[in-house]
Amino acid sequence: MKKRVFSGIKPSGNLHIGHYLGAIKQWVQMQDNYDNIFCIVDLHAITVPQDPKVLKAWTREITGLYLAAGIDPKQSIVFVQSHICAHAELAWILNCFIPMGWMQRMTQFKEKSQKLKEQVSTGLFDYPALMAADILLYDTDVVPVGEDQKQHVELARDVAQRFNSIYGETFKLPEPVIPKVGARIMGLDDPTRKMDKSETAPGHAINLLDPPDVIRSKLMRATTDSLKEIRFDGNRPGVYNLLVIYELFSGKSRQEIEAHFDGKGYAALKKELGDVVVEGLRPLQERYRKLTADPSHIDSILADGADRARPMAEKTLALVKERVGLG
Ligand code: ATP
Ligand code: LTN
Repeated sequence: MKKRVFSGIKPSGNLHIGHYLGAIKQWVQMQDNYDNIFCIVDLHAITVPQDPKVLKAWTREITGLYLAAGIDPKQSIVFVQSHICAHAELAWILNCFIPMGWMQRMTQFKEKSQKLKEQVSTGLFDYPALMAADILLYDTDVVPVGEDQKQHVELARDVAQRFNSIYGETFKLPEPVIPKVGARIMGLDDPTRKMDKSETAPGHAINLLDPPDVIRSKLMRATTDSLKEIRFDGNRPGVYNLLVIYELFSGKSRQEIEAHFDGKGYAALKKELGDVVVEGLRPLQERYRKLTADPSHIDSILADGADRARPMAEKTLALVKERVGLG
């Protein structure tokens, strides 16, 4: 029996290289050795305001990008969260077992609510309960995510443990899997902040579907520092971030990279980085164009994914309701 992987991304904006290096690349690498479920979490996307037409378009675009990056829909289940009612239903039940204090500790909520101020919805606060439901419905063993999601996966584990201790063994306890390098790709314009798809500044992120000239010009404008030496030094966040991106796209070791750039300047680093990123994304972009030429292809993959996931989710939900005494 293979272990189960579950992960997801919100259809709330352009996917960028942070999503690829922090999450999707791991999913693809793990795909053969696990039983996989990859979700497009549209119910999470509406925790902040969304335009209905755009939300639907993002949902399909992100599905296309999962597939173009190498997720095989025959091997892995790919589906949309709102297509399976059990997610919202289990989230409600789990809500009733999550102390307010646990939720109040969530750093993502603190950061996002500061930005949104009076527009903060109750859904945004409750976001981790829905994420716990996503994970726990499928007897998930591992959840490959970027660094920022570790706390949410830990909350899912804590609520599973709490529920099990009250009602007996019901949920498997999931573990987060965070990549050693690339778990937190930083913004090109501000390397002290995570590359973020809600950030709209034009030079902030390299999107997976950006054309080559856009990628190159965003990199040429990336913030560095006034020093010269090209070294992996965490205290120099701009250059460090560029070098990490280079490392992950080129597959070269840090030693090789430092030797290669010895005596060269930042302009050379940015130019060569442009080449490896453009070449690294080219196959993905080509596959994306082919896969999305017929929009009904994506829809049929999503319908098939929901049909395969639904019975698993309903089985867990039925057990939970039975344990709690509902129905
Ligand atoms: P938002 O739309 O609120 O900015 P987001 O882009 O962080 O959110 P998701 O789209 O749901 O959120 O993220 C999907 C996955 O990509 C998560 O596993 C997350 O940890 C990872 N991820 C997002 N940004 C980065 C980043 N800059 N570096 C590494 N991993 C990232
Ligand atoms: N909150 C996650 C997206 C997400 C997720 C999940 C990730 C929703 N449900 C279940 C892994 C497992 C984020 O990345 N922002």
